[in-house]
Amino acid sequence: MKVVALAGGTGSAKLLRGLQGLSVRLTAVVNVGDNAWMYGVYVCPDVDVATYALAGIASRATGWGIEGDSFEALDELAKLGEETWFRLGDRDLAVCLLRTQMLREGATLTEATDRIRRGLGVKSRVLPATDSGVETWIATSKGEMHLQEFWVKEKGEPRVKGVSYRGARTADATPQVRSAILSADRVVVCPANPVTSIGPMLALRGFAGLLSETSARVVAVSPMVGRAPISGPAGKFMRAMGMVPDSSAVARLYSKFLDCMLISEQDRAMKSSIESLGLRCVTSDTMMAGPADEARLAAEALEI
Ligand code: FO1
Repeated sequence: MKVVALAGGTGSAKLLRGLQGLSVRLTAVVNVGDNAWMYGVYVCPDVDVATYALAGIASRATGWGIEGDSFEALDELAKLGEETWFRLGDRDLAVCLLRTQMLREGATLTEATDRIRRGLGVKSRVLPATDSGVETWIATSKGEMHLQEFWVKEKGEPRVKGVSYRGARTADATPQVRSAILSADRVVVCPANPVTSIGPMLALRGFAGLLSETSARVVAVSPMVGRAPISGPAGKFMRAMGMVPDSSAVARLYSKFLDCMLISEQDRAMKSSIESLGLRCVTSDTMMAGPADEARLAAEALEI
């Protein structure tokens, strides 16, 4: 079974681990809107957390970076008087250095990502959604800023007025992503922030069309329980976009291409309103507290 998983950060990484453990050919198609230049290197937080999770080296404590990483390079930069609010670990930095060098030598982000995942012994494919530079910027009460500045430096505190995906309107999904989605047996939209993780992919030219065009069943696992996300800032962004931050709103956002939505059993009251959009809705325990939950939820996403 060929499975394509659309992935963002922490929650997605858990489901990717679960999916890879099943006997499927997994391709993760990953958000690039979080990518940023930091300390002279190109950091790809979602691509990296997906790769690290699939390599079995992701930090479970933070939800980003590598388990047990040290921060000596960053501490040295701090001693030199640099701002070090973005905690890039030493091993993580090595990955970013290799990527940056490859990009400077003319490789695409797809090629650099493939080199890194092979270097880390990951058997599943990891594909950035696009090779074009797309960045998520947040309009806030303190001015417009890159997503990393809003979320990490400003701790997600400024009032959000809007979200934009810079460069998305002229960016295409890569040929590898197109062909993976069109030839998939199943597409799983991971439990990811619909605004800043899945949104930047849907904003790419023709990307949503691929999800409608594929003959694969498209299933989304909701990132919300009740009126809040399981983790991260999705609620704040959804409210700023005029949405109620719940599974019904996520289903409406994806309804043009979705066949089935898996929501928390705590939200079973939303089942009929989601089904009225013309899709199936199944309830389950969507929390992933450890490997057993990850495997169970992944199997459910493939069975429905
Ligand atoms: N997130 C944080 O909240 N604080 C950090 O210092 C931080 C460092 C970091 C380093 C490398 C990396 O790939 C990701 C990192 N993240 C950090 C996570 C990440 O930037 C955000 O969680 C997402 O991009 C927002 O979805």
